[in-house]
Amino acid sequence: MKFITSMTMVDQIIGSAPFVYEGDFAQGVAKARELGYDGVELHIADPADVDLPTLEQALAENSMRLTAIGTGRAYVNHGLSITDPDEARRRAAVQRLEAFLELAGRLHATVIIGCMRGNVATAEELPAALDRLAVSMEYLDHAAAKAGVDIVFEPINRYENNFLCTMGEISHFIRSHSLTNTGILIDTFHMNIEESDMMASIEACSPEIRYVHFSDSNRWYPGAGHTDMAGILRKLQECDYQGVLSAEILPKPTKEAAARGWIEAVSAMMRE
Ligand code: LER
Ligand code: MN
Repeated sequence: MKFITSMTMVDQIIGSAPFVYEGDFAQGVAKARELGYDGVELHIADPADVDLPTLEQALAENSMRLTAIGTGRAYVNHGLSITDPDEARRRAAVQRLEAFLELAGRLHATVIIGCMRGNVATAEELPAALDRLAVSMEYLDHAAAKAGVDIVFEPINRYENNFLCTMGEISHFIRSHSLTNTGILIDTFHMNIEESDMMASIEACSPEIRYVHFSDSNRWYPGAGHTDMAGILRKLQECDYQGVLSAEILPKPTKEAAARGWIEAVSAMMRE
């Protein structure tokens, strides 16, 4: 089995955010390489904050790839949502994502859209929110094509985002709006909460799966919880998925142990 491994990094871990590296990005790239990862996944609130030449240099010097840029910090830190009922705020969210696409184009990375879909205050507001989401995503899907970048749209569990929580719903949304530059990111932590049959969902959505966040049931590294992580890898392989597996996990019991525990567990599964 062969997949591309990626280590998550962020400037600062806030609350119970599931990232293993916190701090200077150039050092994070070197750390990921030292541990044996193929690349890194960067989570930032605003592309304007990134020191691009330093990051590019660190990636080149370490022969590492930037697999994806996660955008959820723009929602968590700055409250930006592409379904915001307020037009000016919604426009600011879409513009932020355009800046993410531009940065990703420079760095040959995929852009993750997850939390930036926002939340609805009541069930009655859902149809209007889905209409706003469609307009935003159709626009961004075209912008992604212009930037030469793929978007991956992530089903997220109900306690973080209260609509489009399952893989089937995201798949239906992508197909019904003919989003040709947008695929699905599956996150095994969210799947364990939302999917009735994780293996069947992978099979059903396999043509659209373009990225994987790979953590156990408790969001620790594989082997620390009770999800059949090796079974998921075998299912992904059966479905011809050969893309990224990313260590989007809690920094537990320590950041260092989490980063090491994840790559050791995944490397052992890939050897089997
Ligand atoms: C949030 O729980 C998550 O899984 C992230 O990938 C969203 O940016
Ligand atoms: Mn995730």
